[in-house]
Amino acid sequence: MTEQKATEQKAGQPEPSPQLDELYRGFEKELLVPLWTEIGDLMPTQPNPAAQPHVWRWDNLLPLAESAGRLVPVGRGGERRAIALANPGLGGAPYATPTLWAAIQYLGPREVAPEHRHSQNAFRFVVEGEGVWTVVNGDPVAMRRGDFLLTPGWHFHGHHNTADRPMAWLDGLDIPFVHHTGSAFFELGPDEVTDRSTPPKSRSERLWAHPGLRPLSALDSTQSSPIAAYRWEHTDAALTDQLALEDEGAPGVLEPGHAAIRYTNPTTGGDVLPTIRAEFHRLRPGAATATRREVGSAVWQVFTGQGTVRVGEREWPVERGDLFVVPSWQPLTLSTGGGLDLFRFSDTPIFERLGQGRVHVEDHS
Ligand code: GTQ
Ligand code: FE2
Repeated sequence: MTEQKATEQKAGQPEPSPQLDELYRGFEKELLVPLWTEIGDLMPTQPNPAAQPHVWRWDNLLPLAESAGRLVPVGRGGERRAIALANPGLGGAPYATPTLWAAIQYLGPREVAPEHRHSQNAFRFVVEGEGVWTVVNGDPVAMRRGDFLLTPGWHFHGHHNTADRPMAWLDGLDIPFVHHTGSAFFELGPDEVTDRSTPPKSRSERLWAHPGLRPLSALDSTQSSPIAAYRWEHTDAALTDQLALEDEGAPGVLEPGHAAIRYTNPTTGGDVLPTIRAEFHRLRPGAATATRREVGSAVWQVFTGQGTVRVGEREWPVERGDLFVVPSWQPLTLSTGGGLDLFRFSDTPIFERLGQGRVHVEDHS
């Protein structure tokens, strides 16, 4: 706490007296808390999140997931072999941030994770591997490196590994947000997955994943994106083109050397899920971002390359698969020598929808 804050607080406090002690005992007995003793914590001048900046190393996560694969069955009851990142500022809860769940999920050769549905919204991002199909409301969706896949709330889903190799991927959900707000519903589905076929393209993509083209059979907008899988080839091409445009002196990049896309819902143009924003960022060799703060928390995963991440007072070198958390309003700067590709997700839609969104970009110096 700053000296100034301490004096401000003192200035607003009453004179100690036996009567005051009695007043406070009265409050306690009636389960009442006065604002004047709490104001600094409750209403800070700017966000002061409990969550801390933190990095998890893929090289440490993967062997632990592999051990879990040997020791822990996947099936009805536990439902998923998913291991959550627990932010060190959140008291041991399995939460990456106050609103976001981020987990590594692991499926061994030929294993099946049974179907269920829940009000929590979910996505998968694949940093390496292939061979798993996630079946979303009966639609089998192939999972491959670089793909971003959606499981919107209340859609039945199960996963099955068709390969002789294990596969691990990143899950992102709004589990903490739904938990804190007491809005969770959950229902079991079949113990198997309903459709064991392995099409290269889901029915959802065949209907929706043609750029700028909308089926006339589905003109109503939907809360969540109807696109089950955003394929790496499209993401990669979009970023490659942004940087090529920059080479030609044409507009398109977010800032010099920094190409970026947001995954969107084609029926609204907005975010893919009601509570989760997802993006992909590419820094050219030698590039650095401006320093940005925003309301809401984010989790990033390095897809390829190496770089340096600065979050608040913390700074880490990062490489493929590493995950890091940016708590609300913490300044973030990314830089790279050899080039850096990153996936990012955040809870920003919640705050924007409620009129609480704010972004601040520091001037480049
Ligand atoms: O794959 O259905 O990491 O329901 C957490 C909860 C994954 C899933 C998680 C889930 C899932
Ligand atoms: Fe699930």
